[in-house]
Parts: sequence; structure tokens; C-alpha cells
Amino acid sequence: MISLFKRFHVLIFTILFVSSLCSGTFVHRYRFNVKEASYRRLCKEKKILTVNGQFPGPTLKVHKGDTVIVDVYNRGKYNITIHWHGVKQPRNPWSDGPEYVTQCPIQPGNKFSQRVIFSKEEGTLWWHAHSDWSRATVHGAIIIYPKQGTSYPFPRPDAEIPIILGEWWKKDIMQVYKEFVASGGQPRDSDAYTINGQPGDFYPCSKPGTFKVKVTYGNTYLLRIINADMNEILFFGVAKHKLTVVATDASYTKPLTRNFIAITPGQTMDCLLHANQRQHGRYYMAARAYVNGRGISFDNTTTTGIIRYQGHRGPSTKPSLPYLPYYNDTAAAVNFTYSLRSLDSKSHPCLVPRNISKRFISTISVNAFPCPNQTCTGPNGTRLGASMSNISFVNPTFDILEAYYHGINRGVFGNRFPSYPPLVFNYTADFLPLELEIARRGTEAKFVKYNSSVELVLQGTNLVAGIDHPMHLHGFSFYVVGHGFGNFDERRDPSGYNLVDPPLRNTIGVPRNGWAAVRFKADNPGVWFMHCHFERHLVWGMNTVFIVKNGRHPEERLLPPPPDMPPC
Ligand SMILES: *[C@@H]1O[C@H](CO)[C@@H](O)[C@H](O)[C@H]1NC(C)=O
Ligand SMILES: *[C@@H]1O[C@H](CO)[C@@H](O)[C@H](O)[C@H]1NC(C)=O
Ligand SMILES: *[C@@H]1O[C@H](CO)[C@@H](O)[C@H](O)[C@H]1NC(C)=O
Ligand SMILES: *[C@@H]1O[C@H](CO)[C@@H](O)[C@H](O)[C@H]1NC(C)=O
Ligand SMILES: *[C@@H]1O[C@H](CO)[C@@H](O)[C@H](O)[C@H]1NC(C)=O
Ligand SMILES: *[C@@H]1O[C@H](CO)[C@@H](O)[C@H](O)[C@H]1NC(C)=O
Ligand SMILES: *[C@@H]1O[C@H](CO)[C@@H](O)[C@H](O)[C@H]1NC(C)=O
Ligand SMILES: *[C@@H]1O[C@H](CO)[C@@H](O)[C@H](O)[C@H]1NC(C)=O
Ligand SMILES: *[C@@H]1O[C@H](CO)[C@@H](O)[C@H](O)[C@H]1NC(C)=O
Ligand SMILES: *[C@@H]1O[C@H](CO)[C@@H](O)[C@H](O)[C@H]1NC(C)=O
Ligand SMILES: [Cu+2]
Repeated sequence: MISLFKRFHVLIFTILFVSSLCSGTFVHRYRFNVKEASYRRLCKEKKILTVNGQFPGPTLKVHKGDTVIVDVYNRGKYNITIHWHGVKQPRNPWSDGPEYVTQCPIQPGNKFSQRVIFSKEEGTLWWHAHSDWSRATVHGAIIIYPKQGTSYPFPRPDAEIPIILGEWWKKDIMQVYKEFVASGGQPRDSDAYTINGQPGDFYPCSKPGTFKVKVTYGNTYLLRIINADMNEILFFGVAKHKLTVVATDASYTKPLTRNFIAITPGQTMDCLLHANQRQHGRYYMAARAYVNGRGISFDNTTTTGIIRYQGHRGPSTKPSLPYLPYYNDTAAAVNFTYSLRSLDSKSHPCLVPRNISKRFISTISVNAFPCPNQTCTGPNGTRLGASMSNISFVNPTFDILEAYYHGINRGVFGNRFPSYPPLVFNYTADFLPLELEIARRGTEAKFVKYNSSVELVLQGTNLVAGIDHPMHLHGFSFYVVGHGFGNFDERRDPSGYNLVDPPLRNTIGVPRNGWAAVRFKADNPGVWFMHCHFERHLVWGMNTVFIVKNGRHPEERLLPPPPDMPPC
């Protein structure tokens, strides 16, 4: 099976099998050496930060409910942290990773052993750096198989094909990041998108490296698709083949068969592909951006890989390209995303909270701050920013989790993140007063009672420029119970919610000019980051922190910190 994946041959890395440790059991121990390695793409050799010299990085393979330990060694020159995206880490935010939220970064030369506790997740997730812009190249797949003795809730696929979608800059990523922050404007667009680290046939010098996979007529393949790119939502499809989505964000869905998918940064999707083309030829898989925002520049290129049927001889026939919607086709993106449903079977029930203890409404906005002498490259010389509920999140210099745990909050964070937007206005009006574009800068958390059933409505605004936002929550998956265009109406809209089989996700694309409502049970004590998964918006401050308080029983309380928390 593995031999099918030509490019994945090289992904061999150290796994030490250890069976137990005094404070619990774990299955695997992985070693992550974060270090530079040389890669040639787009005709140019450059040094990138990697894990174990691999790009994309090594795949973690576990079974549902396993615990693994990853020893992260920082052999690079920058501070780094690693996040296990979508892994809920019950009671263990200590290993979650976002810098200055749950830990101080691992400084060059240092090491941190992270305990990654899997619980309900089953399917595909991923891990990535959660400090500056390192995640552009520091990321990899996490595959979570059903528990031994159980099986997929769909016919067993003949093989699996990981598809990691990424974004590549010719320039050094730290340079791109520094210029972006210094300019106050939009970041430089990437030069390519990638499939498993390769741009594909439509970019210069890229043809020999194009990701290729052989399939056999009649077989079914499980595509484990991860959007690891930095700043764009993507459409993805395979020419002349349909994709049947069976899981999103490591939770099973009712099968949804479509010609293409839309996937935001942070999201993962398991799709079945039936190799049913009699013509034993070659077919492109392709991805390109979905962007709907006025005057927003973006990388408008297309990345491709090739599916080749076994028995096909010679490279003579030109593969065909899949149909993908136009770059600004919001109807196509929203239709796809909000057609997904939880599997909701006996063995995989949908446990959406039907009653809620608390509804929070939060506006998500791009902002424009004054800039000395209007020398920034934001609109009219402003400095661009972003916010949730008009608070533009500022990273503290010491992590919130340790400050909270040790009761030394003061000067690190406040508890004044509002439950409702501080100002009610027509969020989705085409033109908004310029004075509303300035947010307040701060580090404010929202405290939540243990076991409460939380509803969070994320309301997009058109301040500066409206655009879709992929909002991600750490420590939980949430049920996406509703969405709509315009302004959320608290009296009317909840009656339209799906409280039967909404999809369970960790990242949801909130549509431009609209809102999305999610629900989760706050049964995981800890400090949990919430943020837009567009890296530029994260840097600008479209973030907040939920602090779920301890419950009464010992098993409802935070685990103690590991002995080797990185110091600040
Ligand atoms: C992006 O590329 C498509 C297809 O080549 C083209 O139709 C479209 O005009 C381009 N859009 C922008 C904003 O460059
Ligand atoms: C998409 O962009 C085209 C121009 O490239 C424009 O004519 C069209 O109105 C846009 N569609 C939407 C839904 O914004
Ligand atoms: C959503 O897309 C599907 C498949 O293309 C189509 O059949 C359906 O009519 C669309 N629904 C809406 C509301 O546009
Ligand atoms: C939800 O709340 C209503 C009214 O407070 C109550 O009658 C109902 O039993 C609750 N349902 C559940 C599932 O807790
Ligand atoms: C802004 O411009 C004034 C006048 O040209 C100049 O004196 C001042 O140093 C500038 N300030 C900054 C921060 O560049
Ligand atoms: C830039 O300035 C012009 C003219 O005052 C104004 O119409 C426009 O809305 C401003 N744009 C932003 C984003 O501030
Ligand atoms: C908000 O703005 C939109 C777009 O301009 C408009 O259609 C709508 O009527 C406005 N809503 C209210 C309540 O003013
Ligand atoms: C956000 O807060 C700032 C500072 O208090 C204020 O100037 C601005 O109008 C507020 N904007 C919104 C949309 O609430
Ligand atoms: C939390 O909920 C669980 C299951 O619903 C229950 O067993 C437990 O007692 C609750 N704990 C608290 C502190 O409410
Ligand atoms: C690296 O992290 C340490 C500890 O938080 C901090 O003091 C230092 O400024 C960081 N270095 C950079 C380049 O951000
Ligand atoms: Cu965003």
C-alpha cells in the first residue's frame, strides 16, 4: 500500500515504541528535530525550517484514544512552538502549543516533551508550528485510525493518499513575515500553492517533482486532505472523478458527493475517490484560491498533482484539469461547506447541546489603525489590524496558561472579553463610518463555567474590507448549528438552527457578509486559543482566549504542568 506513494517513501522517521510511563500510558514516542534544510522549488534553492529535514514533515499515525509523546528539539535559530491542530487534549492545554497563550516558546537549543492526548478524534488532523510564520513549512499530517477491533463507518478503502495543501514563497518566510509586520499592510502574496510540498506542472522548474500517485481501476482511495496553507481558502478537485466526503476535522459525516471541495486553512477532509475511469489515463488533481473580498490581492495560481491509472503507458496523453469554481464564487463555497452533516449513527452519535447555558456573540473585523505620518501600506496609509468584539488581541510576553494556573494574571491578561459586541451597528452594510475601524488593543480572556453549554455566534463585519474568516478553536470541536447572510438576529435566527445532525468541526469558514453559530460543551478545563486561521489575521489580532474553569471532581480539573515547560 505504502509503495503507492512514491513521494512518501522518504517520510521515514524515528519512532520509538515505549509502552508505559509512570503517570499514564502512551503508545509512541516521536522525535521532532526542528532544523533548517535545503529545498529547491520554482527554480530556486532555499533553506527552510523543517521537522527532521522533511517537507511536509513526518506523519503521526495513531489509533483513536492513544496518547503519544513528541520530543521537540529546537535546532533552528528561531523560537518555536508546535500545535496539534484539532486534538482536544483533555485537561492538558500544557502541550497545546500557541506561543504566549499556553506556553513560552522553545528557544533555540532547547527541548520540550509534548504529551499529545487523543480522545474522540478519528480521521485526519495535522500538526503545525504556532509561532511567527514558521508553520508555512513546519507542518505535517496526523492520521487517527479507528480503535483496534473497530472499523470505518464506510467500506474499507483499498489505500489512503495524504494530500497536504500548502503555500510557497520564493523569499525566506521569516523575511516575508518581518516585511509584512513592518509595512503595516497586506503580506506579499505567495508564489505557489503546493500539493505534498510540490507546486506541480504549471509552475517553472516544477514538472519533475509534481506529486504523482498510481491507482488501480476499480479501487477506492481515501484522500486525507489537509489545508496547511497560510492565507487562502482553497477549492480542490480531481478531473473526471467525484469526491465523497466522509469526515471533516476528524469527525465522520454523512457521505457528501461533489465534483469539488472548499477547504479553509486549518480544516481537514477525508474523501473517498473511486477509480472508475476506464480510460487508463492520467488525471490532474488541482487546487486554487477562493477569495471574495474587495481589492484583496492574492496568489491566483493553480497547484496540481497527477493520478495515474496502473497500466497506463507513456506520458503521451495530456491529463485534463478538474472544474473548479471561479475564484470569488461564494455561493459555491458556502453551498459546499454548509451541506455537510454529522454522520449521527448509533456508534457515532451527534451530541449537539440542545439547550445552552450562554450565548456569546462576537464580531470579527479587519481594522485600520492610524500610522505615524501615514507611512504604513494599509489603505490611506493606515496600519491594518484585526479584532474580535473590537479587541485586537496582543500577545503577552508570558503565557496566559501559566499565569492563570499560578494565579499571577495581573499584567498578563484581563477577563473583560465581552459577551456581546460593545457597539451594535449594521455590521454588513457596504459602507461604514471610518471611525469604527479603530479597535482597542488588549489581551482579554473569556471565562466559562465548567460543563456549560456554550453557543458562539461569529459575526463578520465589513469594516475596512469584508472577507470570509476561517475561525478555529483549540481544545474543542464545535457543532456548526447555523449560518446566514446579513446581521445575526437573536430573536429570529436560532429557530432555523440544525440541532439534529450539524457537522462537528474545529474550524469554520464564516462567510463574508454573514455569520456562523457554533455550540460546544465546555467540558475541557484549560486555556484555549480561538483565532482566525488566516495567518495575516492571526498576526493582526483576530483572536481571543477561552478559559474553561475547573469542575468539582479531580477528573474535571487541569492536569499539573509538565516539569519541562519552556521558560520565558
Ligand atoms: C485569476 O485567474 C483566473 C483564471 O486564470 C482569471 O479568470 C481571473 O481573472 C484571475 N483573477 C484575478 C483576481 O487575478
Ligand atoms: C467575481 O468577480 C468578477 C470579476 O472578476 C465580478 O464580475 C463578479 O461580480 C464577482 N462575483 C462576486 C460574487 O463577487
Ligand atoms: C448546492 O450544490 C449542489 C451541487 O452542485 C446543487 O445540487 C444544489 O442545488 C446547490 N444548492 C444551492 C442552495 O445552491
Ligand atoms: C431545555 O430547556 C427547557 C426549558 O428550560 C426544558 O424544558 C427542557 O427539558 C430542556 N431540555 C434538555 C434536553 O435539557
Ligand atoms: C513625520 O513627519 C514630520 C514632518 O515631515 C517629521 O518631522 C517627523 O519626524 C515624521 N515622524 C515620523 C514618525 O516619521
Ligand atoms: C480612505 O480615504 C478615503 C477618502 O477619505 C475614504 O473614502 C476611504 O473610505 C478611506 N478608506 C479607508 C479604508 O480608510
Ligand atoms: C444593512 O446594510 C445592508 C447593506 O447595505 C442593507 O441591505 C440593510 O438594509 C441594512 N440593514 C439595516 C438594518 O439597516
Ligand atoms: C472600537 O473601540 C475603539 C476604541 O474605543 C472605538 O474608537 C471604535 O469606534 C470601536 N469600534 C467598534 C466597531 O466598536
Ligand atoms: C459535568 O457533566 C457530566 C456529564 O454530563 C457530569 O457527569 C458531571 O457531574 C458534570 N460536572 C459538573 C461539575 O457539573
Ligand atoms: C524568544 O522567546 C523568549 C522567551 O519568551 C523571548 O524573550 C525572546 O524575545 C524571543 N525571541 C524572539 C526573536 O522573539
Ligand atoms: Cu480572518
